[in-house]
Amino acid sequence: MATGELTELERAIDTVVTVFFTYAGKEGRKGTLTAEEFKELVQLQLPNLMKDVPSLEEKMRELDVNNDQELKFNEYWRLIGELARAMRREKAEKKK
Ligand SMILES: [Ca+2]
Repeated sequence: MATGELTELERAIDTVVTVFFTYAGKEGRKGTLTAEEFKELVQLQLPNLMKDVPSLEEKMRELDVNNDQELKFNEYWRLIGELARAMRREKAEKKK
């Protein structure tokens, strides 16, 4: 996979995956985000899109669907999906 030059969208997907592993690998299991890793990821990588989230602890509980106090990739992916939908809505509003 990914042998040639990546396109704009492919790079974006690569970034989503790479950022997950960068933060998930800081402590505990390498493939999941602890609360601390999640907090760091949000603060450093999503400061604009998540500035209105009142409580990261609560957000983490909401995303942690299997309730193991860690976020697996699919749980992180739900967050990316939510943020993408919110961004789409905002852009659609501007086009009206
Ligand atoms: Ca981890």
